[in-house]
Amino acid sequence: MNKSVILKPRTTGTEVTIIGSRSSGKTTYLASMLRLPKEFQMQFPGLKITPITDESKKLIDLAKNILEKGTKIASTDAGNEPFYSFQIKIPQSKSSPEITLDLTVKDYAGEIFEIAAEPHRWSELRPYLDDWYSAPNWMIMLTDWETQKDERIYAPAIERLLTEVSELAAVQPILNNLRVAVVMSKCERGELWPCRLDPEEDLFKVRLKNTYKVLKDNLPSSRLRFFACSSFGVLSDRPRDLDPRPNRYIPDDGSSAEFNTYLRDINAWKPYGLISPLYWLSTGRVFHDERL
Ligand SMILES: Nc1nc2c(ncn2[C@@H]2O[C@H](COP(=O)(O)OP(=O)(O)O)[C@@H](O)[C@H]2O)c(=O)[nH]1
Ligand SMILES: [Mg+2]
Repeated sequence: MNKSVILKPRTTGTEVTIIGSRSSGKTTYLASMLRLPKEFQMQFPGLKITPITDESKKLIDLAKNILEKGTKIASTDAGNEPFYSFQIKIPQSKSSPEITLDLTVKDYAGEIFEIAAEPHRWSELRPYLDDWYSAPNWMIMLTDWETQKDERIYAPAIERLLTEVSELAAVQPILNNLRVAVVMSKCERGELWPCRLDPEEDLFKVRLKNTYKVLKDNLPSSRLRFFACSSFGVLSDRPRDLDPRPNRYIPDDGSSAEFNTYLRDINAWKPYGLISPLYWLSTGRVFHDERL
């Protein structure tokens, strides 16, 4: 007899702080997720994302412009960061009950993260730190892997933040629960796409050695996890019809496709790994299908 088990639905409310270097794709990430492509809805029937605030609704329109027309998004103004509230409903699967993630996400200017790497500018950082330390779920989004970025920006910035976290934890015990999801964005790039399957081993450990070491030295593995995502995705990841070419238009003026881009085939749009980091930050569990 086929017995279907109804598991009790769950709800979690989580505040997430998105930080990371300039142009790493933070705002595009949020816009793409809120737009939720049809392919996702077909693959995960019942998956629903509902914007709660007006700011989140505006992001959906922004996604259309960025992805279809390559409109440049203004970079986020430091000191004027928007709050995005939305709800992600993930249907029941074999192993987990239906779950609703209530999220409030703050998208910070990349400039602020980079300031953390410059000791003489730390006083400029102060107003942000209280904010970051009060919401102990961080998504750190990175996109480059040049040694210079690893050694001079990412590793020192993260070290500065985590050192202060451990000093403050004695008086602010919430920081003992800090969870950090480290995300490599734009992973549809040819040299990264195969590495998305095990981003810790194949991306961070080998390409961002200093950053990786700082993170591992300062956080236990239960509170640190590595992810790969792409707001654009590839042309097809269907097993019988693979086409791993990035789904992005290549500019013909010689400019970089990483910083000036839009979808090559809007109908094939299927981002990769957008929801998994938020799921882990909200629940502490790994979502069984990291493509989501
Ligand atoms: N190739 C590629 N480009 C992306 C992706 N996400 C964002 N971008 C591009 O990266 C640039 C910076 O994106 P933005 O979201 O403004 O970055 P932010 O400064 O971190 O908020 C824009 O030109 C985006 O089109 C992605 O998944 N793949
Ligand atoms: Mg931005």
